[in-house]
Amino acid sequence: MNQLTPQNLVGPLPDGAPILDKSQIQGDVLIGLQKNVERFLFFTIVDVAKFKDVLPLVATRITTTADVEAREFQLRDLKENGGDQILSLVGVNVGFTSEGMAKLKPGLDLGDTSFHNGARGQAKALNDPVDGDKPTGWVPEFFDASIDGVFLITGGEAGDVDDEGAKILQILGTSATVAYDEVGSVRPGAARGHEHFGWQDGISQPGIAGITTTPFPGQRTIDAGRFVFGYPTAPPVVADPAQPFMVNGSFMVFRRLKQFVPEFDKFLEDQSIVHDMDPVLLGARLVGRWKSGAPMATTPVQDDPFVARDAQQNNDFDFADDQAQRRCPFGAHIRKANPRADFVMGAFTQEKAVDPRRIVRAGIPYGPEVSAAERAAKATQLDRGLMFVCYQTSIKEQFEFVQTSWVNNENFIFNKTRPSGPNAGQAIKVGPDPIIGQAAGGGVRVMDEPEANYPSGSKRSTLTEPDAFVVPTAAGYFFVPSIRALAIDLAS
Ligand code: N7H
Repeated sequence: MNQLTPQNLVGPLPDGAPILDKSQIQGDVLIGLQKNVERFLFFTIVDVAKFKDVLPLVATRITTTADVEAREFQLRDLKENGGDQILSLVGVNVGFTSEGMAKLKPGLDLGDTSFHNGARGQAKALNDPVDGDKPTGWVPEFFDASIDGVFLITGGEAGDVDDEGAKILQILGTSATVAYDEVGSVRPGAARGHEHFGWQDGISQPGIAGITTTPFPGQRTIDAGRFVFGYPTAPPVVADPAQPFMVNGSFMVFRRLKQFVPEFDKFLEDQSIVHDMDPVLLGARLVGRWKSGAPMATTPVQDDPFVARDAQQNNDFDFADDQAQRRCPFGAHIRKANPRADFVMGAFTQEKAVDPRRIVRAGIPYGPEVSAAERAAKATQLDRGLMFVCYQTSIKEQFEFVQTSWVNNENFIFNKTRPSGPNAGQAIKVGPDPIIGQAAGGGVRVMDEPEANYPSGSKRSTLTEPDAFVVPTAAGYFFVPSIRALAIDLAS
């Protein structure tokens, strides 16, 4: 937690930047609540009238974007003065599913069909494992109870988060019951900031007009209206028009993604023998970054922890100059999930084809470290993974579009051909994302060019992945209202 997020908040905003109502927007949406620990408290509204009565009080406890920004400066000052103590910095945000919104305001249309269908209803469309239409392998509470909303409670230490959770439950009283309660936390020691497979996370976020002052090299500034309702977005992809109560609100996607870490490590080891290469390099080509975070696009041969840490360098690439997959495969996770300048078709520039699909990510790992027994058995015995969270103003056009049209789609990035050599001009099937891509019916994934291809660009190879190492085990789509909507519109 004691590090600045990749948003550059220092200095004056550029001319023409919109003025965001930061004291109305919940704090996790644009900058992210400061979090070592995050409790996800899913609830069911059992007494609507009582719940509405307590909503104005709940609204007073919400940590806003203005609060989060002030805390970033507090953390920066602490760091600059050599302080390393953990500040408590408790944060609270809240969101509602379409069921929850229907209880508070029957008949409301929030415009996004995916939000209205809910994550459970959309699972099949995302190629999640399903039995008929019903997702399989989900934690039972997501089926046994109706989930109307979620509190995100964050802080420096578990005790502070628990205390705040107790206060929230006291305020809710008998108006709501807890449907599911789980805590995520940053990994310990040197693994801090890294997800469970071992990669540094939270490096690339979109710059946001009205928040980001000077974008880092390679960071594009995206319309604030892509992430918060009430601010303009440029065509061609625009979210459904917001109703007045939605202004300064956002949609949050939550996915509990279980990670099979020893199995993934074993897969990399086994495949490194098949492909006669270092498993560390193979992993880096699947993700598009070394575990340190250094990008393959600029450091393809060897990890460079200095580049990894330097915000002036760690996003300074756009893939356009790497059409032979010399440095980074087309199928690498970060290239599939954000193709940058590599996905342009005629009039579809990066501005029109990629920028409108961006999401703000705000997840946190959950579960224990891999045990010695698991490492020895090369098999998962304890549940661990990522509480994936992202924000956008269209679930359909942003998170779902990225997951289905890009990540899962074996033909994306489209229209790629071998640039030279005996196979020049031959079409390339890139394959689904080897980390989070899901083939229809759980089919085998095949990725193009896992083998190191630098500097010749002429080495042909494919990687076959029969198993998934990231499996969804719960999900929810939430509307995260403004403070005003919580205190007034939804409470009345
Ligand atoms: Fe991904 N990983 O460890 O391999 N992701 N991700 N992700 N992801 C990123 O730039 C990972 C997931 C995006 O702009 C990094 O912050 C894992 C979902 C996007 O360059 C790493 C899981 C979705 C980016 C990982 C997971 C995305 C991104 C590099 C699940 C959306 C930014 C660090 C367990 C559909 C790309 C960084 C860019 C980056 C990993 C999930 C999307 C290391 C393990 C579900 C847009």
